[in-house]
Amino acid sequence: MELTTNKSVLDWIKEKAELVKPDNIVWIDGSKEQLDALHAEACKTGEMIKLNEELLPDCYLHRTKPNDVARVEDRTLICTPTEEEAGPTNHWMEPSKCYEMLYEIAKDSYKGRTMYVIPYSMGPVGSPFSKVGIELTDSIYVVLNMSIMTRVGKKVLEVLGDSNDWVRGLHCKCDIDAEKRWICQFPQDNTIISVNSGYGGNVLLGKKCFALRIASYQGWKEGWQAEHMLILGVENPQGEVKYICAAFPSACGKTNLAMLIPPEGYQKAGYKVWCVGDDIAWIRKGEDGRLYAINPENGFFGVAPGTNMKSNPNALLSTKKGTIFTNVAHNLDNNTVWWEGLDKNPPENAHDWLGNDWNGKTSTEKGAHPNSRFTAPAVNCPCLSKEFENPQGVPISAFVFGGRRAKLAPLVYQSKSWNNGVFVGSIMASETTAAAAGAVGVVRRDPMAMLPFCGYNMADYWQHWIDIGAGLDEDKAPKFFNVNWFRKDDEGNFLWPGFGDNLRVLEWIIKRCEGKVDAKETAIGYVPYSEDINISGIEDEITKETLESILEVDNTLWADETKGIEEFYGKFGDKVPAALKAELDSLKANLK
Ligand code: GTP
Ligand code: SPV
Ligand code: MN
Repeated sequence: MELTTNKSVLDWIKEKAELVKPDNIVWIDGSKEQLDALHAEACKTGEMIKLNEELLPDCYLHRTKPNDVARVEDRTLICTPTEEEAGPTNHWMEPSKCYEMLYEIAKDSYKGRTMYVIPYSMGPVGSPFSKVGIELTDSIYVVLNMSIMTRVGKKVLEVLGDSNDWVRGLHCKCDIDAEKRWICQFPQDNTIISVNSGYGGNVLLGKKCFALRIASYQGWKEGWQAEHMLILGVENPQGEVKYICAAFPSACGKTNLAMLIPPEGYQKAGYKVWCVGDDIAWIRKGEDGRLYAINPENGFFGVAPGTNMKSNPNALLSTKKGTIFTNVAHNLDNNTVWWEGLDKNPPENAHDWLGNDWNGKTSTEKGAHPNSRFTAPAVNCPCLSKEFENPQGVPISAFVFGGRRAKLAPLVYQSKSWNNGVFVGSIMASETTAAAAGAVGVVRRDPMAMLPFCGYNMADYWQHWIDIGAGLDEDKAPKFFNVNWFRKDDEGNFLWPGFGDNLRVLEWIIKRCEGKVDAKETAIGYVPYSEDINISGIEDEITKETLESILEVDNTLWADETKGIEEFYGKFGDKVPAALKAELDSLKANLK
């Protein structure tokens, strides 16, 4: 039964149904009964495997096709009327040409299948930050994931009413043909079409496609920001909470930092860390002139490998019920899941992520795919912030950028101003990970961790950042920092212990925001004096000398880096904001 009388919604669904020709249409109402029935159906067809109800209640395992395990950046298109609007870092196709290509692929592709209509809200239903989307899909896996990652159902349509302001999303599994796989955003049309994939980032259209690519464009037009950022709150022993937004590229530690467990000494002193979000932040100016952020999502689509009770207990505990695991190993002895880095006890009687017999003790193959993921409800998270559902969001004290840089970037430094901070975000670079198809470990520019997610010309996006700052009073504007947990020695060992100990760096960041600690001025910004980073309790993991070495700024290496920055900026020609060119010039002068 149709769940709305909204004409723009009904017309669009009718039009798309005529294209893909489903056998029937099912509206997702958000009820438990409907979800239960869909789980049962997915288990019957083998699309999902029900896991041990006692050890992992309401949890399921799913395997994607081996050719479909990560985002596909070279098949992700921004379809703006002109190529310049998409910019040199996006793949572009002219919209009418792209629609024609996609409709040819999608035509009749739901024959023999059901069309599920998923009304969803990004952000708490009815919040002034929130936006509505409707995704059509022929995949129960997508329905069940969207039901964890977003707020779905009737209540969303009630809030939408007769409005035409909603994002259209069409997903067609087709044959999972990698040669015909396309993930296409049409920012001017509020439309997303995804074909021939069943992998999360390509098909959960509320996430990267809407909440970043389409929303970044909407934010540009409407005066707000959609960012690839975690949001966390640090509570000090006095009970005051300061919120930080941090942008790291995919699989570079957002989920880990967002759910950080304070080191023992900090716990004893009364420090707590609260998670508001682990991947996406929508940010706008509040009535008091400060910037506020919400997490538009309702769950975590987290990287499984490496998640364990030591590295990220809060993430692991979040996956203990109501979770869907994708492409991990299946322990057949107790019908649970396993992945590399979960524990030192891999199952011997198991299936690997491909579904083949696998003995974790003897096999040289991996049991889980490096980009295997869990889809876990946010409410499961033991450190979920009590502001998670706050429709007004949380006030931001600091923006933090970071990535994987084995040598160059120091553990932490602070930018000298808003524009200098935007510059630091714009020159971010990081070694690539398994989150996207392609080579792993290659350094590439990834401005603000938005390279694969910016729905318009990156140079316009930088200007938007600068304009946002120009509209804030200096004393209310967040301060900017850059961190690097990934400095390595010549043998390739990490020099900084990381994970929970990253709170030691956050503590310095917050003190800087409060003007409570001095810093050393260098060519790139303010760096801590080593005595201001608290390493008590971890002296056996990091010596004072090592700490000093990872706080050092090597002007020769940075001078080299400016050449890479110039080359990157060169791609944008005249569009690079004058403010950023000025920042680059002053960096070059500082390095002389
Ligand atoms: P997406 O969900 O892909 O956007 O990524 P994310 O940024 O949430 O990634 P996540 O937190 O899951 O990153 C996981 C990877 O980062 C794993 O390989 C971790 O081992 C590594 N990692 C996280 N924090 C640290 C740290 O402090 N130090 C080191 N060395 N590695 C870390
Ligand atoms: C990322 O790759 O940055 C993710 C996972 O957060 S996905 O949703 O697949 O994009
Ligand atoms: Mn991400």
